Amino acid sequence: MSTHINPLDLNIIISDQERRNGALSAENIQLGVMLLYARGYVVLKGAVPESLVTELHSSFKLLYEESVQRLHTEPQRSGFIGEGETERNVFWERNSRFRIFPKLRGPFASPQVVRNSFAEPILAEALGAEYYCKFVSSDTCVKGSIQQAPHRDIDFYDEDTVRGCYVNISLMHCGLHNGPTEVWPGGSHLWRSEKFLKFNLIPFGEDGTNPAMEAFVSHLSSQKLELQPGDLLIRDPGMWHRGTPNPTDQPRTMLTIGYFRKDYYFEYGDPFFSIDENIYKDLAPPVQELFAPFFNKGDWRYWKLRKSQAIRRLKGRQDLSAPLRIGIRWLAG
Ligand SMILES: O=C(O)CCC(=O)C(=O)O
Repeated sequence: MSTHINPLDLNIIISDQERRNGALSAENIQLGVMLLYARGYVVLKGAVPESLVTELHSSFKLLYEESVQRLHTEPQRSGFIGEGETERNVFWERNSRFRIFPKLRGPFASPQVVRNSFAEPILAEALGAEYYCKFVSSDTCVKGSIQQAPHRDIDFYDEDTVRGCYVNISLMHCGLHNGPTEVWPGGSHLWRSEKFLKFNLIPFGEDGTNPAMEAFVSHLSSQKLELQPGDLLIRDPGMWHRGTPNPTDQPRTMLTIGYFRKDYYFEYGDPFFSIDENIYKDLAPPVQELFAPFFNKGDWRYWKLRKSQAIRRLKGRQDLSAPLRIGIRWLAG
């Protein structure tokens, strides 16, 4: 009897030796880089220690419970609704999916989370050594969540260079039973826009339905990813994927962190959802370095972020006249 192994289930298993060194072997770094490049993702099994994952999960549960409480009193929270959440966590909820941005304190500030030594060389090879972190968030799907439309998280690419990487760290068993992320590996991140735009197959807007995309992807192979607590998934944000329903009573949670190449600005997310001046000062130097561009007036990303924040604030104001609104839309580009 032959047992068929799905190659997409093969990932990087960190050996005892690598764990003792806190670093992947040269072979595994190369494999990780190539799988990320060719498949669009790679999983590093057990990259975050169990004790830290337990701490992260119990801290996260409190954030989640607080967010659920707030949802009862602030039901309009389907998107970011305001500045000034310096102490409380920034979050929103859509179709029973929570996006919560934890403050980078305690376990969330750990270098093993934000600058994981096993992921580091793969990210550095993919993005260049001076990559930066734009946001630290999380994806929690709960009972009632529906199947998202297949989508990419970043625009189509028109150059060869990788622009960014998302890292997901599972804080619990994210299995086939509780809403796994479904991915279309092996090239979807590299597909060019031309034919998709021509035939109006638009892989954006995950929260609505997209029948044309559904019909198209039904002809392509996908994979539902199973992650154990502490597994670390690195994926190209261009790789087509979607969230699937979680029918269980337990929220399914993983951290979602966005890293980008130093010359590319990603609009989504905001580092200030997770840090402020004080939190930044307390970060361990390797973690601090990832956010340094947003604290350095000599860096173009410092200004780009402030401009986006100003536009966001203006857009949130209901009292502006129509010409001003048009002006803001023009400024936003
Ligand atoms: O939670 C997941 O599994 C994926 C969610 C996702 O892709 C999204 O919300 O854009």
